[in-house]
Amino acid sequence: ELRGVAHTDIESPTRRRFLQGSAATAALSAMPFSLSLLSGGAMAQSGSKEVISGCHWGVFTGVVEDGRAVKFKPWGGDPQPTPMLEGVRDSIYSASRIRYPMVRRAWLEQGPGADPDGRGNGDFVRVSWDKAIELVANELTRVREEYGQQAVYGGSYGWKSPGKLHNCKTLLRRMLNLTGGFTSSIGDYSTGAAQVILPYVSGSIEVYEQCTTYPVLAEHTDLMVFWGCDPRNNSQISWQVADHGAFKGIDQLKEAGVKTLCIDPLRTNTCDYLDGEWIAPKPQTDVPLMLGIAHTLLSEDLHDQKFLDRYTSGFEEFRPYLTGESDGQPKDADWAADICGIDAETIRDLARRFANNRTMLALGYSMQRQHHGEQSTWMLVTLACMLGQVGLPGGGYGLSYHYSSGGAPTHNSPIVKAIDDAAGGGMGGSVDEAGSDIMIPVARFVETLLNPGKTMQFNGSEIELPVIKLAYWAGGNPFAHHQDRNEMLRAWRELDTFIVNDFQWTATARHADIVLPCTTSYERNDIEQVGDYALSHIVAMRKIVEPQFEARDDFDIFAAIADKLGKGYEFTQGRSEMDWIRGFYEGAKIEARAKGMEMPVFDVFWESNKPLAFPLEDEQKNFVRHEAFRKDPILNALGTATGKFEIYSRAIAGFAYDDCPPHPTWMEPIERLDGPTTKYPLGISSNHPAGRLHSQLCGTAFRETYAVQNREPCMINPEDAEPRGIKDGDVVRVFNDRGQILAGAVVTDDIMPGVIMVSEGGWFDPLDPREIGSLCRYGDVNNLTPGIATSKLAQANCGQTGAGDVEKFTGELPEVYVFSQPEIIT
Ligand code: PGD
Ligand code: PGD
Ligand code: 6MO
Repeated sequence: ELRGVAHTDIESPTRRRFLQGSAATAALSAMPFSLSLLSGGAMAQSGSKEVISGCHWGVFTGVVEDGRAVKFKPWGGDPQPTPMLEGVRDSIYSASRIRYPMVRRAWLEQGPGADPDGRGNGDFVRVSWDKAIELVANELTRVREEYGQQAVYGGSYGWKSPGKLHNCKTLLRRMLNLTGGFTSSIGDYSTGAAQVILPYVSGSIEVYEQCTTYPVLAEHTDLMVFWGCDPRNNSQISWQVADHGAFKGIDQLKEAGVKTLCIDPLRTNTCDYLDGEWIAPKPQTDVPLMLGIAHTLLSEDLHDQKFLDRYTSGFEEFRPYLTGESDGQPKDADWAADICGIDAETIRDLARRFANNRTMLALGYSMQRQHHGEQSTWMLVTLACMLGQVGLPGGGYGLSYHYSSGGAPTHNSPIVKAIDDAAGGGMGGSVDEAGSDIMIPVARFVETLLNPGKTMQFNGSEIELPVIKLAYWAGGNPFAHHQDRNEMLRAWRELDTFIVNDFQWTATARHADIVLPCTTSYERNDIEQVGDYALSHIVAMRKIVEPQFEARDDFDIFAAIADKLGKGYEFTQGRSEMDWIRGFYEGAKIEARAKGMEMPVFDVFWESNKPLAFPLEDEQKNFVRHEAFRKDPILNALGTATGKFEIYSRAIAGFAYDDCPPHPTWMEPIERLDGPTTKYPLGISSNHPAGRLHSQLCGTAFRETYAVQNREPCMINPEDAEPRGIKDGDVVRVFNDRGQILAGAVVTDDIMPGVIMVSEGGWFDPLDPREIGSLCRYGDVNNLTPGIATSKLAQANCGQTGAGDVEKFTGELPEVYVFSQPEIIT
């Protein structure tokens, strides 16, 4: 199915799935587990206890004294625990914790839709849980009756906590499916463009699939190219429980002395650590850089024509574009140099080095989170095909080396099942009015609110944008993750009702009408696998402390709402928390047995306080991506129309999109550093933060380790800081026509001149929430980014696109408000 991705909810429990090299796993005769039958819950000292759990940041034990978590101790098996773990602990107790169910006063007193401009002004009224559940249930009913079920949006995107049961995003959808349906979302913010184009190019979404493993790289790779790819920053966390295998992998590269090259506007942590060579192109100009390299390969006959003939299709259609035969502009190194700022001789040299060494091109995700972001991924695959090393040990390309420790070898383990959304069938639930659900591309929700009824192109199909009156978010922070905050504020005024479950007073919760306080995953029981790719262990996520204040599990919240709407039993199936967890474990036990392994009985596993380890076999340790395809391209054909890598796509040609041509193409983005029509002088990067997971932990004490005068850091080169009179540690105002934020200047040579970097995820803190365009006091970079789509193909977000300017802030410095309990501020 060529367009499978268009019909699959990538964010469903099957997200972050990946293909292993081979299904064959030798049956084992022994029981290879490290789990000791005698180990019990470890007691540290009298009066204190240690409880095992796991989170996006890794496996740890919570040290509890007098009912309070005093420390999260990283697990001994973690090769590189992240310092963020201390912030994780603090998230239980931080001042930003939501304590009680709250309703916005205007909404409560005047009804849905009242005073929408007042959202975010902190005027909340505390209500009882019973009252809150009743308000939510009644409002769901009202909106569905008045506007139809599509008027309820439950596409709620975000990095909810791991755990096979307390997956709040799935639980929200489960409740909505059982009680009458809703509009959902498709795709994600991480790889929105790449996951749509790649099925046409390499035959699968690929971005969440396994790469050639690090041990293979250490042995075979001569030149490791980290192209906008920073594993030592980004693999601090995983979608499931982090294994941090990438850190081990990077160490293997270091020990083996693999030559490293980092192509990035920033000198990254990975570059530093590996003492890599740093090449800094202007942001958003990687396609010209890649084209310049490709042109050199072709003109110096360094390309692998045999590989192109045997394993790819469409190079002949692409060649005239590359040579300039079709448009009069050869995409040579000189042309590329003018655009990307890397001199032509360096570009030619890169081409020669790539061709003359065993080269691995490791691409991050930032470049596809840009206007026309589909093209960079497509062009990188094209470049790798021209080099002809795809499927060889240590060569080719990899798309997840930076993400959740892709490249860490996959263990032989069963899959632990998870609770479903009741629409998948087989679990007893069914959608009452199946067929009327609608999906919109996840990053187009604001556009939908502003343009109900409009027709939108998406991946070769047409979608009619529905009328939405109620949105329900659980496990995401759209007032951090979505672009163009001010356009978003305008769009939000179209909603009658916005409901949020969270445990922290994020900007999203502050802009809600009904706020329901949920537990953190340290206040409930669950189960999860360790390592998205490694799948090395199963870990018990045991309750460490009792829920704070009136927090309830999302499971119980949605069960109560479902119950009010007559579907309580369908939601819970009469099972308790531990019934579900035990069931997931038993399912895995059966699968393990079929693979010749015997897992301990559940109670032993649960009480052991240790992760259950699974073995690593040589075949997976030495996995080489696309090896099978290279060996036999007929038998192991790719999932594309031709079964080969497609450098020209007939399917995409058929869509005739002006912003996504049928072969990789350079198109100017809406704005960029030194862009021909760009108004502002500085490019803005918005990388993923070193000290947070997106917005998570921003409200904790861990912020103090990086904040500058309690503002989000803004990296700036001395060449840009000096003429503006900006010194390290100053508060600055960053601005463009879309918005303005305060930030704290970090003046450093680690960022190239012309570019500033403010990480995504800083909490939005408008000086006057009623005023669109108001100054954000903390530094939410998405006040500055455009809300446009990458193209009609993927309709993905452009969070890494933008330009602006910065000045020293000289006014009276407003206090930051967003990290405390809400109080009325207008
Ligand atoms: P998080 O901060 O992780 O950000 O956006 P996302 O919305 O995922 O938000 C998760 C929220 O879920 C937090 O508020 C947390 O408290 C809450 N939560 C955690 N566990 C639970 C739970 O058990 N129950 C409930 N109810 N809530 C819970 C991330 C998104 O941002 C992503 S993935 C990417 S890749 C994008 N990246 C960029 C970018 O590079 N540049 C820009 N400018 N913008 C981006 N936005 C995107
Ligand atoms: P970014 O930090 O946005 O990460 O992974 P992704 O690869 O998208 O960017 C990576 C690198 O790209 C940065 O070093 C940046 O300087 C560089 N870069 C930016 N623009 C350009 C460009 O135009 N050209 C080139 N060549 N380089 C560029 C994101 C992934 O990280 C995702 S999707 C998620 S959801 C996770 N989020 C986090 C997180 O929030 N915090 C941490 N610590 N780790 C994460 N890991 C995951
Ligand atoms: Mo992401």
